[in-house]
Amino acid sequence: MKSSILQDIICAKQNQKKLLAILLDPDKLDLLEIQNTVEKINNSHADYIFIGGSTVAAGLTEECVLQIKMHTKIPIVIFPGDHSQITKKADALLFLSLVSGRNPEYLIEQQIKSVPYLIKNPMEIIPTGYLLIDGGTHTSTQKVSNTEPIAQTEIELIADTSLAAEYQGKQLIYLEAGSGAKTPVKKEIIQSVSKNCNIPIIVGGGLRDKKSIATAFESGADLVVIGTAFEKNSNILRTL
Ligand code: 1GP
Repeated sequence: MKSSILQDIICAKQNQKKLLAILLDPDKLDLLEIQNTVEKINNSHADYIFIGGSTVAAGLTEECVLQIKMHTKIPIVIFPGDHSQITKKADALLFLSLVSGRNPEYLIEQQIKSVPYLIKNPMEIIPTGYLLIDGGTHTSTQKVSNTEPIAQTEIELIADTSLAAEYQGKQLIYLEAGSGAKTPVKKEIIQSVSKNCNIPIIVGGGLRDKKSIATAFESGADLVVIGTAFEKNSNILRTL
């Protein structure tokens, strides 16, 4: 049986192997440079390529996935800003529910809208509790989802929200400080969520150097996501 991406992440957690994902936003990707970009990822420690953005033109995510696949064997995981970004050409889908917010559109409506496509186009679906945490900038996730992030001081609320998501059946928790965050998710938050939850924890937003990544891993992150730092300097992966 083909091993699933979720199984691989769980297995890595059990073996205390830390994982790295590079996030590519189709809106910001230069398709003429794609081979070069993907080769830099191939030559790094990246385990996954996440692809998605807050707002992406129709059909562009699929085109990017197809082009990326021509140059790599690294699994591609959809990290969708909305249901229109889902494509079965990827290897898996983070089926996100924005549990830090109270906007039904991102708690359940977008998920319902994705169902007709997913019935016709079966793919690996990974139920993921997504928590937006204040990273010190007004992020596009905040703007598009019309929800407020949770303050970094609300450690108990973040830990309880994460465990509630696990009780609901989510298979991953994503602690998100927002793309380009000034302050990544604090170590006390990651420690508390990791103490509460049994499922793997993804941490992203504002991670731009070896030190912040190491802190996230040491605090209990199982997988970290780097987007902006790679967009700004695609050679950064050499330093990690
Ligand atoms: C954003 O968690 C990701 O959704 C990555 O954030 O762009 O700040 O690396 P950065």
